[in-house]
Amino acid sequence: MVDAANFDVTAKGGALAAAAAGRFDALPVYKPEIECASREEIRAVQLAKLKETVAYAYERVPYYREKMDEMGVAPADIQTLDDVCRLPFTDKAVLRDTFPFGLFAVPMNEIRELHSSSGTTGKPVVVGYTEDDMDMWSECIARLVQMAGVVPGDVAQMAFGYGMFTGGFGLHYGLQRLGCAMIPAGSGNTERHIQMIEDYGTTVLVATPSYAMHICEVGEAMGYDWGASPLRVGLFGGEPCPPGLKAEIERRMHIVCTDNYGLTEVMGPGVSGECLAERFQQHIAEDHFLWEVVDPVTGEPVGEGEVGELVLTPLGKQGIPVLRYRTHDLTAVHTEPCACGRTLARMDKVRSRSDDMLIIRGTNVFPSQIEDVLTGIEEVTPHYHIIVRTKGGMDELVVETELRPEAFSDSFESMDALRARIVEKLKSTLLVAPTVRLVEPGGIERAVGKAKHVDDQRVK
Ligand code: DLL
Repeated sequence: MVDAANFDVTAKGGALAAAAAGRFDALPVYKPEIECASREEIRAVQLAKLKETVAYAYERVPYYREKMDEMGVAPADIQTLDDVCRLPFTDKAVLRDTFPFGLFAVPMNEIRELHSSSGTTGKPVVVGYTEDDMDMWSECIARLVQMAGVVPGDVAQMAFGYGMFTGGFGLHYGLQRLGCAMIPAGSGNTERHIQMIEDYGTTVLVATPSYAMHICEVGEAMGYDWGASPLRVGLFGGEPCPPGLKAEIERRMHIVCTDNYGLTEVMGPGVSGECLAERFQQHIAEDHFLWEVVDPVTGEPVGEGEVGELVLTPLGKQGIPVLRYRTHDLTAVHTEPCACGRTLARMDKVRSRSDDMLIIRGTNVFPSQIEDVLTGIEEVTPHYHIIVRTKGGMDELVVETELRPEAFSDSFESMDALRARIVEKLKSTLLVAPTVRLVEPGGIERAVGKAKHVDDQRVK
C-alpha cells in the first residue's frame, strides 16, 4: 500500500501517487544541474556543444566537409543556435549510401560497440559508439528511467531483443548505471518472462508496449495475479504507445508505465522520456540533442508548439557526428516549465511519421487516426491490423479489429450491428469508408518486438 505521508516510490503505485499529489520532491532527479537548469543555461550548453560538434564533423567527416563547402558555410559561421538552419540536413539515405562506416569520425580501434537498424527496406544503417558515447548514452537512459520512478536497487527485466537493435543494450547499460540489477531475458518466451518476474522479484519491465500488452494477457491466462506481483514500473518505447494502450496496461498490470523515444541514427533510446507529471509528453535530453521542428515538405521551421517533423542534431557525439537528422517523426515541442520541476523541453508523444501516411482514393489517412477511433470503442481490444489493397482497380482499406471476450457473441445480428457502428465511426473520421472485419479474441497475431500494424499490398 502507498504511504500517503511519505510517498514511498518503491511501493506499487507510489510514484504515481506522489505525482498525483504534486509531491515531485519525492521523485528523484538524476542530474538536476542540467535537467532543472534555466532555459538560458541549457541554451548556452547547447550552443557551445553545437559549435564543437560542427567543427568536429567538418574536420573528420569528408561527407560533411564537402556538403558544407558546397553550401558555403564554415564551422565559424555557427554563432547562434538559429544558425543550425545553415547546416545540411542528413537523411537515412546518406547513412545507407555511405554504408557501412562512411560517416564514422573515428577509426575502428576507438569504437566500442556497433548497432544497426533492421534494414528490412534496404541496407541497414550502422552506427558506432566510442567509450564517451557509451557513457553519454547510459547517462541519458539513467535519467529517463528515474523519470519513471525507477530507483537504484530495482530489479529490471529486459524484454527488448538484444543484438543489433539499440533498445536492449541501451536500456541495459543505463539501468545498470543507475544501480539496478539486470535480468537479460530478451524478447519472446512469454511464459518464462512471467515466471521470472515472480521468481526473481522483478520490479521493472522493459518492453515495447505491444509486447507488454501480450505479457499481460498471457499472465492473466496463466492465472497470474498482477495486483500481487512485485512488478511496479513498465519502461516502454521503440514504437508509438497510444494513450489508451498505456492506460489499459497500467490498469491490468497494476504498474506505472512511461513511453520513451529514440532512434538508432542519433543514438537509440534515451533521446526523450516521459516524466510522471506530463503523461503524454517526453523531456528531451537537450544537453545532448539539439531539436528543431520543421515542415516535412519545405524543411522550414514551424512555430513553437506546432506539429512538424522532428530534426535532431546529437551534440558531442564522437563515433558518428550526425547533423540535422530528419527523423520523419511528427511531433510538437514545448518549452514552458513542467510540473515535475524539469526545464528540459517536452515533445508530444510521436503517433505518426511523415512517411506512414496512406493515400486512399486520394484521401490522406494516418494509421494513428484509425487507432484513436478503435480506442474509443469499448467492445474491441487494442489489437488491430490495417490492410490496404487494390480491388477492382480501386484502393480498399480493410481494418481488422479484435473483440474483447465479453463482447464476442454468436448472434450474427449483434455482431453485424457492431461492425456497422465501427464502419460509421471510422468513416466519419477518415472520410473514407473502410471494410471492417471483427476478429475473435486472441485472433490478431501478437508482436514480441515492434508491432507491424499496416500491410500495404498495393503495387507501387
Ligand atoms: O526504436 C530506439 C528505441 C528503442 C527507443 C527502445 C526507445 C526504446 P529504431 O529501431 O531506429 O530505434 O527506430 C526508431 O522508432 O524514428 C520512431 O519512428 C519509432 N519510435 C521509437 N520510439 C518511439 C516512441 C529505436 N516512444 C523509430 N514513440 C523512430 C513513437 C517511436 N515512436
